[in-house]
Amino acid sequence: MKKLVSMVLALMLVFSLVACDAKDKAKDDGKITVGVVQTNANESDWRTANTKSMNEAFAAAGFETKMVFGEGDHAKQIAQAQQLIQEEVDYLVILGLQSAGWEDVAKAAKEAGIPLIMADRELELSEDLYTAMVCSDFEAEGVKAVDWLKAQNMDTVDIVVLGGDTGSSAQLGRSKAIEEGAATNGWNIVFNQNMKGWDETLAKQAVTDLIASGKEFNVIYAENDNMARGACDAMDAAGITYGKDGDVKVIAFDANKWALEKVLAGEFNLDIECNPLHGPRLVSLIQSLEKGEKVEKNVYVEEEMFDAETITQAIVDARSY
Ligand code: GYE
Repeated sequence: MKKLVSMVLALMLVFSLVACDAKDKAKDDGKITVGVVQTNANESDWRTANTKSMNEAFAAAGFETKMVFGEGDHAKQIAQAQQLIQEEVDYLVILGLQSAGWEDVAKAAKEAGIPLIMADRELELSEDLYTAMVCSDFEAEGVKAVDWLKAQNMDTVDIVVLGGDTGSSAQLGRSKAIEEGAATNGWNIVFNQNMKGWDETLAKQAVTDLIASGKEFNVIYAENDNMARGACDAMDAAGITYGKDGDVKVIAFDANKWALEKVLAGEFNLDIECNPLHGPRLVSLIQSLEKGEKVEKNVYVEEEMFDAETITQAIVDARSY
């Protein structure tokens, strides 16, 4: 019996050594493994373009991608990030559902020697806790919209704010801009609610209910294109005119190609670009880090804005997402 037990233990030891060796070999095959903690698989057209951009760029660069989705659950994202650290990915890219609550993950990645890169949404981390950031400046995006609205010289400005996921840096920045802009310019925010998951249907229902309540408004400030479309559907159903020649001005964010068609058609008055094509930027950053090159720590992506008064078909045709 004793002989059998010792044989089983010996076999277990051999198998465990082989398994470790296989993992080491996996890391030694030269492939860079990038762990990506993404927000949601089907959140918005912007998110779809963002996920596609990373998957395509990483594959073209020969990286192995391990992408996971938080699906609206911040705690799940934290656990997923910790799991990727345990799996010893070479790089950890975080697109946070929430901007706060990432310190423990960042410290664990640092201890494991895994560079942490923020993409899309800035996280509340001190500079010693992340390697680089490739994000959008969401407050600056919102200020562009505020400056445009101010230039409309409207007698009264009654704004409906359709916010994104509460606590995401995208929502926090865009909402801060319009709230401060309204206070500074004496505008009225008559409705201000964040839609879970940036959901188009929720936005449509919110505006439908608002119209039914009799609340007057003449500006829709929707923090992404999908929610702007939901608001327009609600206004269509109520016979409210909007856009370039309508009673209600529509401001949207993301600048998906389909939304720019709506700007060109005069349905949206303004669309502020938020560029999702982070794949190539992240590949370039990782390749520089692999070579030991110094990289710019904080990069805000260059972004435009599109006005129904000036947009052209050529501009829309040239867009890639
Ligand atoms: O505006 C929205 C997406 O983080 C900037 O998330 C991104 C936002 C974008 O779902 O459409």
